[in-house]
Formats: sequence, structure tokens, C-alpha cells
Amino acid sequence: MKTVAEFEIKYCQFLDAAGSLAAGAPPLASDTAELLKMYRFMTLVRAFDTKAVNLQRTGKLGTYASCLGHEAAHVGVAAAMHPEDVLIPVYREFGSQIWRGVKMSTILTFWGGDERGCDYTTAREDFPWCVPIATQMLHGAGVAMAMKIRGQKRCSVTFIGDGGTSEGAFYEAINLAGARALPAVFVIVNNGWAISVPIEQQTATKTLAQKAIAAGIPGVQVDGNDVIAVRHITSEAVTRARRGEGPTLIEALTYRLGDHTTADDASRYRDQSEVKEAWGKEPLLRLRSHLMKLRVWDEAREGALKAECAREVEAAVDEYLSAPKPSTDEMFDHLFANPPKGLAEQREVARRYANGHHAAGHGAGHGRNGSDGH
Ligand SMILES: Cc1ncc(C[n+]2csc(CCOP(=O)(O)OP(=O)(O)O)c2C)c(N)n1
Ligand SMILES: [Mg+2]
Repeated sequence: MKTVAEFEIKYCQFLDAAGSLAAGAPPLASDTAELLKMYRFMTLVRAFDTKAVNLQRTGKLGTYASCLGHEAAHVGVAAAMHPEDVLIPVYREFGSQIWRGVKMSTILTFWGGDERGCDYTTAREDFPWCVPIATQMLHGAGVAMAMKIRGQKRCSVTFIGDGGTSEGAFYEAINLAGARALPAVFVIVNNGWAISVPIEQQTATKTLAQKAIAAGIPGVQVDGNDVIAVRHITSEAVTRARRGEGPTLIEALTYRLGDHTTADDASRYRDQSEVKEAWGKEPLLRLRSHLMKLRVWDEAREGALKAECAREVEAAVDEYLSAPKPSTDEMFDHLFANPPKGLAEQREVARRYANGHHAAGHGAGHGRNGSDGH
């Protein structure tokens, strides 16, 4: 017997939970302008997220997947991308999207049940949300293949959750990306849970990053709550991809501080002590203490930023709530040139509901109250 293959998986962290910076941190760690920009977006996303959950609770938004705790993973990845790269999200990467210029009112429009929310004014080639788990991985590989065929200097960046890495589409996508040396970056946000399934039950593998080995591509683990490390590692992967050096799989370790979605109650399956411990490692806290050590942050600036973010979020909510609703016809308009009889009937029924003329005993006019798409 002889060893024919060996591998190791590296883990990257610069800023630990206490906000202490490791030796050998990249110049980004002292680039106060960039750090403040990332902190600002992370704070904005948290304000947006809190508001979105409240909107759902008061019947003004459909099912919503909170990104609480994922701010560094989301903002760090987007900050490493170039504007012309293509972001392919799952359903909770709002931090990446807002960084890339997707309007908060647009995000609310979609999660309020209106598909016009997929029509971004900025980052127009970025993909909309993807609820069928792992299918977006194939889109990510396909987009990268198109870029390669066209000889473009750009890459796709595709997100996936820990649970998603158990799906066939995950393996198919990284295999293709490896075989064709595609300009693709895949980011696993390992938040410890796939709804009620903990990572220990999800897989026997020691790291999710090592799944890259079977695809013949580099895999690396990063502290997903350390925005400096996430941005640094993603920058390296994006640079490699854009140079034609092939794909990378990044596993960002973080924690889902909220419920899976607003349709979930995590207290039914998850120990509160685990959540409490995770709050001590959350991403804003450590960046804030780092900024304070650099003497570019204090309580007054924190208060001013929170007030500014609250105003921005309120303005987005106003824009969302005051926009005219689409007609129910729009659900049917682009399906068939000549709708089959059944659909034509459904369109009529929907019109009757919209006008309040429906059969007695059935609720109607739920407005923006979407159903559980998960
Ligand atoms: C193909 C498919 N199977 C099942 C589901 C139901 N589902 C929605 S989210 C989810 C768990 C996903 O967990 P993970 O990939 O870890 O992402 P997270 O929600 O933690 O970000 C499942 C099973 C789905 N949407 N699509
Ligand atoms: Mg998960």
C-alpha cells in the first residue's frame, strides 16, 4: 500500500471573537475607510433584517429568512467581488445584495410576494433568490462557463448553505467547475443548521471545505464572523478565477442566530445555551471593538449610524408599502401565449378574489401576506 493522495484544509481568521487582531493580518485590517464602509453595511443589514421580521409579524411581508449573524459572511464576500461579477444567492444573502446595490425596497417587494422584486436596478445581471436547495450551484457553474466561452474577465460567486452541500447538484456543480477550470467561486455559509438538522447530523465529514478535494479544486475554511478574513479569502478566490486559474470552494463558519425563517420556531429543536454562546461570537461586536481600538469609532458615532440606518430602512419600507400592487393577472401573463382552459379559469377566480367577489366562507384580500414558500 502506498499513499496516492493527501490533503489538508486551512482555516483563516484574523479578528477573533474578542476583537483581537492576529499577526500577519492583511493591509485591509488597518484600512479604516474600507472597514468603516463594511461596518456601515453590516449595521444597515441588521436594521433591515429586524424590520423585515417585524413586517412579516404584522402581516405586511411573506415568509422571510433572517440573515441575523451572517452579516460578515455576506458583506465580506460582496466586498471582494467586482461590480461586473455575478452574484448567485440562495434566499438570505441580503447583506451581499445590499452591498452590490440592490435596493432594500426591491428585496421587500419580492418577499412581499411580488416578482417585480427580481428586477434589480443595479447589479442587473445578479441572479434572483433561489429556494430549491442547491439548484443555484448549477446556475453558478453555468454562468462561469458562459463567461469562459465568451473570454470575459469576470466570475460567478454562488452561495450555498451547509445543508445544501448534501445535494447532488452541489457535487455536480463543483465537479464541472473543476473539470473545466471555470471562473467560479462557491461560498458555503455553514451556519450550523439546515432548518432543524444540526451539522453533526448532516454529514460525517470533518469540514465542508474538504468536499472540494473530490472535485479537484482548492477548498478553504474561514471564520465567517470575521469580515476581514472572509473578504481576504474571497478576494484571493475571485482573483484566481478572473486570472483563469479555476474555481475555489470556501466554507464560512458562522451561526444562524435567528429562526430558519419566520415560519419556524427554533426553540423547539435548539438549545438556548447554544444560541447564547453564539451571540458572544457575532460579527458586528468584534469589528466594532477593532474600530474602537483603531480610534475611529465611539458611542456617539455608533448612535448616529444606528439612527441613519433606521431612517434608510424606514424610507425603503415606505417605498415598498406605497407601491401599487400588481394585478392578479400578472401571475398568468407570461406563462403561455394561449393559456390552457384551466389557467384561464384560475385567472378569473383570482380576479374575483382581488375584487372581493368570492365564495362565502373563504378569506380573501390577504394583501401582502405571502404563503410559506419553503
Ligand atoms: C430541493 C429542496 N429540498 C428541500 C427544501 C426545503 N428546505 C428549505 S431550506 C432547507 C434547509 C437548508 O439549509 P442550509 O442549506 O443549511 O441553508 P440555511 O437555511 O441554513 O441558510 C430545506 C431543507 C427546499 N427548499 N428545496
Ligand atoms: Mg444552514
